Amino acid sequence: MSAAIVLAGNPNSGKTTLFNELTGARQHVGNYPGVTVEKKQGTCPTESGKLTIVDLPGTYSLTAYSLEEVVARDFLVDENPSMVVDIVDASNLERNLYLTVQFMEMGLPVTIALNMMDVADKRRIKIDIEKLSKLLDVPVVPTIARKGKGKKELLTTISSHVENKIKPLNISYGRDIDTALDKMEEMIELSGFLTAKYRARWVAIKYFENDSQITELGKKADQKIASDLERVVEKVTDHLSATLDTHPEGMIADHRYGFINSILKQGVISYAQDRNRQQISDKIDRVVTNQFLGPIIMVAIIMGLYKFTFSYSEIPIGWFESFFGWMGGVADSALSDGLLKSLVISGIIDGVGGVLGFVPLIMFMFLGIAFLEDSGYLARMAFMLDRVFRMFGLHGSSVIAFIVSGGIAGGCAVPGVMAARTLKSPKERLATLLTVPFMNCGAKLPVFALLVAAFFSENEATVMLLITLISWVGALLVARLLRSTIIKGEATPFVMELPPYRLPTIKGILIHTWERTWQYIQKAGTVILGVSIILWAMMTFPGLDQTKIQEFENQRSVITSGVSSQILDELETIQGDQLSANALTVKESLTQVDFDEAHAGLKNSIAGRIGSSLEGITKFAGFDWRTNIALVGGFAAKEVVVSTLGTAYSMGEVDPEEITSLSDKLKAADGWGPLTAFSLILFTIFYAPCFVTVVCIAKEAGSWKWAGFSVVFNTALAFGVSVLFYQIGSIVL
Ligand code: BGO
Repeated sequence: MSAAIVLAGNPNSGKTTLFNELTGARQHVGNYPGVTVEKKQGTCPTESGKLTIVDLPGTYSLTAYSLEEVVARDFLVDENPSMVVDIVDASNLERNLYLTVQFMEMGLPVTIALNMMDVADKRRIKIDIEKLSKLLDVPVVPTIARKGKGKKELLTTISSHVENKIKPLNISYGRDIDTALDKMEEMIELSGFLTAKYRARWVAIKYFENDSQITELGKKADQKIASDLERVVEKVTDHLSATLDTHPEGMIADHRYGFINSILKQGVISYAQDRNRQQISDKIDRVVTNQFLGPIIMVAIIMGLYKFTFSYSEIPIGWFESFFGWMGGVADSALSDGLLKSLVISGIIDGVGGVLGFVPLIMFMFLGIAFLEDSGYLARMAFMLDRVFRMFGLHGSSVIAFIVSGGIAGGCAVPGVMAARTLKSPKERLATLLTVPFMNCGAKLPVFALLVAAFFSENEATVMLLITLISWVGALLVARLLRSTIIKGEATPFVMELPPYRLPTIKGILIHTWERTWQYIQKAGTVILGVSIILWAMMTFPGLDQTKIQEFENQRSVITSGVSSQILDELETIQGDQLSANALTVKESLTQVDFDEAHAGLKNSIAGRIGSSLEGITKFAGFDWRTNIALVGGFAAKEVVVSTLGTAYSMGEVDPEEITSLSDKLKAADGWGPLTAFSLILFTIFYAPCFVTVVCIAKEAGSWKWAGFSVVFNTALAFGVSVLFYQIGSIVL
């Protein structure tokens, strides 16, 4: 056996499980050439030699709408595998066979691994395997990949069928399309149009499916034949539209499903019990996705998640704060005054510590989300929100991208942007790419948590829910705006399958929680550390000139000049709260000078000057120059907003002995109150995505134009919303 065999199938059919079962540790992971889609390859010893197995990306179809589909298809065409092992979920036969049919239409040798037989059994679905194999004319092997069952039989079947000659499957798509297909096939065959690589009939079908990859290739290969084919398609399209009010793509899909159904109905599939017997999942769904109860349950679940997160993370957050406070104390006494001490305390401990302090909160949030995801509830959310999304020009699949980006708070826009790949329509995909960054990712969460804890501590969960709602409403309205103006276009249909509910395993939840938390910690130790140091330097240099420093020295001398040596001794030796009244007054005056000096130094720094130059406009949203520095830092990564505020406010410490946590510092600082805090929250929700997300948008949208758009548009929108809120709030409150 020379060419590789490939594992292909729908997502969640058990492909990865079977691949691991077959290859064990003999696998390696790379990327498909030129794209960031993971390629897993491994070997499996068999009696007739070593099999090379390639795991194709999971897809529902073989159109060219998503990157996964293109990658899978190109691989099948270019590598000409000796067998496609199609993993079919036995509990979901009809839907899974849709892909099988497409492999067979391509003329590929297929063996079906009929997986999840245990699930089908549990649901009392009986499948006549022999009949299925006979009617489809492909080998079918029942498997339970999770338990390794059927593996041996599968390998034997593959070995015995690998050299077989294959007759491609031809399905009838109705008289109109069939007649045109015959004509097109002849044209293609005669001119050798793309036939070096593809089957003629398959190329013709792809023209009907309006497959961008094939039509582009066609134009390059032979402009004239390409135009002739397009003309035939156009004629049939018009005819179908006029006679049946449908389009070729829909007709082709309908007929493929019709072909599958006709096979299943010939006694291939039967239900051991009353067909109306509701599965437990269906029963739960009746309540959970009910038109009226569903949304109420959804809001209650999210609210419960926030309550759970905030109440259980409070104590460990306190431990983290004390730990970093203690580290600051150690550094304070171990290092002598100077730049190094400032870097360690203000730059590193306050910056990185501020971000790491939120690890417990992030962990509890991730824990809750992992539970919802693993149990299957997140898929129900997508299902319920689909209808709403359509109204705003988005697609049901966008919901998943929104949730991954932090729809409940705590995701990340980078995988969210990637998740938009599953969207077929380029316009809906672009609208999704541009709006997912409004969700509340794990990096914005510390910013919200800080401000909510400082200014809305009485109603933490309610304010978090409000923030979530604002980000969703904002994202949907922007989507509507974009879809009605610069990305106009029709909505495409959505088929959403609801996986059955599962009782999540503790191990699974803990692994998911830890994976995400660890990513957060790593980011704090690398990107955030780096940015914190750069921002510290920008907030420290060039510092005050000698004359200014001398001025502050003079002020200190003036304060201490008339003071008795006894009081000076007291200030040196006695703790703050035991000082006499006179000594306390002197100490307060000296602290004020320290504060003024630090404040003047920060304001004169590079970052201070940038922040101050922006203050002329940002004051309308309630932001002073220190907040501006933090927001500029937030372009690198949103957590930096917290770390920079930490650094900025520790540099101008009001009274280091009394005030420790950043939220206390903000509460005590001038210009801060609930109004400013909420204005900053609004700005954080909407302003430019972080740098990594911007790069991803450029990559996924295929142009820097859209990435640039997201930076400029989002920042302008954020500023507009914050100014509006702050100005109205200032009048009303
Ligand atoms: C989880 N039977 C059963 N019952 N389950 C199976 C079988 C089978 O034959 N084969 C696979 N699975 P992937 P893709 C999970 O991850 O291989 C299970 O996308 C869970 N996850 O264990 O990943 C398999 O590569 C929470 O289950 O599919 C996996 O094709 C609780 O099907 C899932 C319980 O398999 C998908 C299981 C969050």
